[in-house]
Amino acid sequence: DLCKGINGLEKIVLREARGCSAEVYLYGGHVTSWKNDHGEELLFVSNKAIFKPPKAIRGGIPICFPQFSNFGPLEQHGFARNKFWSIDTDPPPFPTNSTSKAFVDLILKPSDEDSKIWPHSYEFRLRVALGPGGDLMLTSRIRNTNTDGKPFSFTFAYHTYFSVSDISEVRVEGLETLDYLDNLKERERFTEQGDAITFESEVDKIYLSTPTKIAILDHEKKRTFVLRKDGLPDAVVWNPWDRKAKAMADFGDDEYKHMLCVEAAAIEKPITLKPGEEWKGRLELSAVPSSYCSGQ
Ligand code: TA6
Repeated sequence: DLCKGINGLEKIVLREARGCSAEVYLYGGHVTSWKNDHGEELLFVSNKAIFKPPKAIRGGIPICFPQFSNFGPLEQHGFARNKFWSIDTDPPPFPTNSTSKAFVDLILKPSDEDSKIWPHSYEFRLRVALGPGGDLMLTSRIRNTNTDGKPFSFTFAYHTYFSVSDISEVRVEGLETLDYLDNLKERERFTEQGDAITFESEVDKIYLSTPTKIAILDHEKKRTFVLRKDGLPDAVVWNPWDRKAKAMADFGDDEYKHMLCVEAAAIEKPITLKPGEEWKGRLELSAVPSSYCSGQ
């Protein structure tokens, strides 16, 4: 259903048979809630998030497009998360295998104003869907609709904030032995040692050419988030820790203890589309009891 959210900003609420739900604001095409069948909130949104354009909502799943971070001349993380999207009433047939009934199609196209910042025509279609088992599925389809024959390139991320009980008891599996760029060391390239990644200080790493599946184990909740991605070779892992947390006005000083960003992304190799070409980037999130996933 379409309804009014915080500060009167419009949002769509998706519900499925077992009681799972999700919410996405038209502002930013921004998912701000994903709940399991017990009504537990699985995403993190800061208590100090500012639901007021042009500030991006702090938490949920910000869409970073057409630029991740400052990998380019645009504002941090591009502008898709700072724009008002529309409901796509006439989506082209969606080649998906999901039998999901609870979904919404959103669309973002540039205004004349936007074209001054990024001189390209595009259609960005985002489908947010709840799968039969309560999985959350995001599919982005971005098409170059330039009529001047010009290709364009972009970088992209689903900047997902997961809710965790205690960051010091969280492990990430699937990124061992991979190369990463360390954002805290001038983006120097390193190779991840050891096994699962654990957290005891600020982390801001861009893992390159990562596997389709990444697991985030929350020890206390005995819950594992499984992130499956397609068309998104990289993965960013970020926790601001205490110092950076204090420096963000829209983030509580202690909130770093209860969140972790693991972001399916395309960063190292920007995506280039010729006019008429379309790129698809899929993210599927599930939350399963840890006993099921540990060691797999
Ligand atoms: O994804 C990690 C990151 O690039 C960090 O460097 C930090 O800047 C974070 O994104 C949040 O960015 P934002 O613009 O949303 O404050």
